[in-house]
Amino acid sequence: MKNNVSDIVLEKIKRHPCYNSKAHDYARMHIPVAPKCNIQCNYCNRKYDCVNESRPGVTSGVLSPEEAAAKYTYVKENIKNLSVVGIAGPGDALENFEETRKSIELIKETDEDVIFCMSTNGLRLPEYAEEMISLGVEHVTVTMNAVDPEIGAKIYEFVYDGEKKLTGIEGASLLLERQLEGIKILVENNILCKVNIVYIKGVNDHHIEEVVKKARELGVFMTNIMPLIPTKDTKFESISPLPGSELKEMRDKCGQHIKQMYHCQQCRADAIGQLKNDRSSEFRSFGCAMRDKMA
Ligand code: CLF
Ligand code: SF4
Repeated sequence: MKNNVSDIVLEKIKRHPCYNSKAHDYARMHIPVAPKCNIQCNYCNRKYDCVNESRPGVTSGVLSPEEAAAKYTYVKENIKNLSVVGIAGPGDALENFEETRKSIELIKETDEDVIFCMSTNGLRLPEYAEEMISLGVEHVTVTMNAVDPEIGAKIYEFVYDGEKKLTGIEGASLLLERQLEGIKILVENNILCKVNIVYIKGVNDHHIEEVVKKARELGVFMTNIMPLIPTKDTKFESISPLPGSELKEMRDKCGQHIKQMYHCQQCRADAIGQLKNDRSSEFRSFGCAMRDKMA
């Protein structure tokens, strides 16, 4: 199926390597400024990065907004085609909104052309959507693994509504409600939204197409169906890894509803570089060096 992609959208994806596979020469930089999370996914071990947008089993150090901005300036000097700054954990970008906001403000002061991108579980999206838009965030990923709270209840152990811990269908319903409401606000304001769906065999596999259809109905730009990579010490650790052929089959099937992402690298919360050429290790000591200097 062909998407009706307007000129405005084409302009927005021109330099974004995730939203546009043809933009592979451009680089993105994740700034790991968001350590806290407000839900518990059954595939996540909090010792590691947020699995909703990252490869499980890796850990990223956390930077303060000032450190993130200083690191951005340094990376930009070394990677000229750096076009996107993403906030994708290691927890949830919106559960750490103060840090997220401050980082964006500081980076914007040094570079007016950078594209801001954010990834979230969506729980606090309705609360922050307008502020994100006025900050200049133009691309938002929401991980939505189910549009049926009964299935959601199998995926989320708990969801925090402020201080209140909700479990089962109650928690999954609240999360879904906020995700749908938040995506609606973003789409109405021309923010390009991507929905990530973790393909969990035996849990949501028969439901993925429903999620994709809902994403289309909401006006989402594309969906990214990601394979669950079983993580140690989680409820889903013994779910068998998904064969690539099954993943492709699902993406192809869902491609009749909405554009699919085929080139996701499930990168780290501190990933830097082109999607196929991660250079984060070259810059990893930067935060520590800064801290030493400031001590
Ligand atoms: Fe980062 Fe995500 Fe923005 Fe890209 S990643 S916040 S949309 S700038 Fe890209 Fe990495 Fe896949 Fe994410 S390859 S995990 S889709
Ligand atoms: Fe882990 Fe991310 Fe889920 Fe939070 S949203 S529990 S960090 S996978």
